[in-house]
Amino acid sequence: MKKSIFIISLLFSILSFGCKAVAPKQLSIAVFIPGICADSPTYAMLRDGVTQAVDSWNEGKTLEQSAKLYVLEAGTNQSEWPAKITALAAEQKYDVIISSNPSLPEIVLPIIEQFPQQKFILMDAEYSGNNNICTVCYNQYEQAYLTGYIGGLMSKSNKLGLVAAQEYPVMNNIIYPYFEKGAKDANTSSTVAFRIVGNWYDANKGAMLADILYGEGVDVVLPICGGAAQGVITSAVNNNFYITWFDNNGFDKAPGNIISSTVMQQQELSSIMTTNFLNGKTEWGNAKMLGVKDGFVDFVQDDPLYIETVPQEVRAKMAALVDDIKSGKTIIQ
Ligand code: RBF
Repeated sequence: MKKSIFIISLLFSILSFGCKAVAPKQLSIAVFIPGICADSPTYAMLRDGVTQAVDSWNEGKTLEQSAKLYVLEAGTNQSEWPAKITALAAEQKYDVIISSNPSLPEIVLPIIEQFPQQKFILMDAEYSGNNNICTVCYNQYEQAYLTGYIGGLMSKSNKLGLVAAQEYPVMNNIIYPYFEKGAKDANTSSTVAFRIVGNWYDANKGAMLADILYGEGVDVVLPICGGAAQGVITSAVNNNFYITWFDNNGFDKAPGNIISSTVMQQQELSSIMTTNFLNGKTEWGNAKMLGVKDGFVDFVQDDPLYIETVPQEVRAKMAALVDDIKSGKTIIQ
């Protein structure tokens, strides 16, 4: 009896010593860029935010304790995305795959069926009720409305344009209609012409569409077309019309032509989501939308180029609108 108690206690102490000796699991993160970072601020901010969070998590840690990060740029051929993200999951070595795009929930659902341990944090997307997915998106009703509002105030012809890379639900149901609503609320005579590039990279096509819009009398254009936006900017500079910029601060892209930057704090939010994951605090199954009130959508008002380019009366109207959205007096959606 005494002997068996001794053996049990010996086993117990070996086991508990063994537990203490086990190092915490080294975490591994993959970032899946559905496109390319160059000329797509939303993707560059995702990459930079996750990198920043991993770097500060690793500070002062040994190599074995450090989190590992792998960034994959999947390219602009969207038909390749499902196979490329499936291949990442199939490696079964990433504790989480972090990405950003509204089309991703649909793409990852069948992957979760196949690899039920794979977790996904999806920015700029909305999907709730699946414990492998956590999404967070920006209030693009507000972002598009603010952009349309200043466009409506600044247009002299009352004709605005939106050059989109492609049609997708967020574009058709939120960005385009709320850009138009903002423009009309600022000036009832405003109209918005909608044009499609057909991809997220063709700057020549972007310039061609913008030249045609200008020929039709349009004097304010919102480009949402990744690398193709460079062509829209070139056209704006050549023809001397205005651009309303989306996602990050774009004032220095064409000083004097860019009249606004309605930004999403994607770098900061990507960093927060990554840090939460590293600390085991991700709210799996949850979908959040964050906007002006939360500080994750903003209308840049302190850039010297904004102050130089946009008259004081217009800036005062924009400041009042932003304040009303912040205080809850004006609800866009
Ligand atoms: N936005 C970009 O800036 N670059 C892209 O390459 C890009 N590709 C997209 C592909 C698809 C299928 C969808 C649905 C959206 C894409 N977006 C892209 C748009 C992005 O999600 C967001 O709507 C815009 O950046 C405006 O905030």
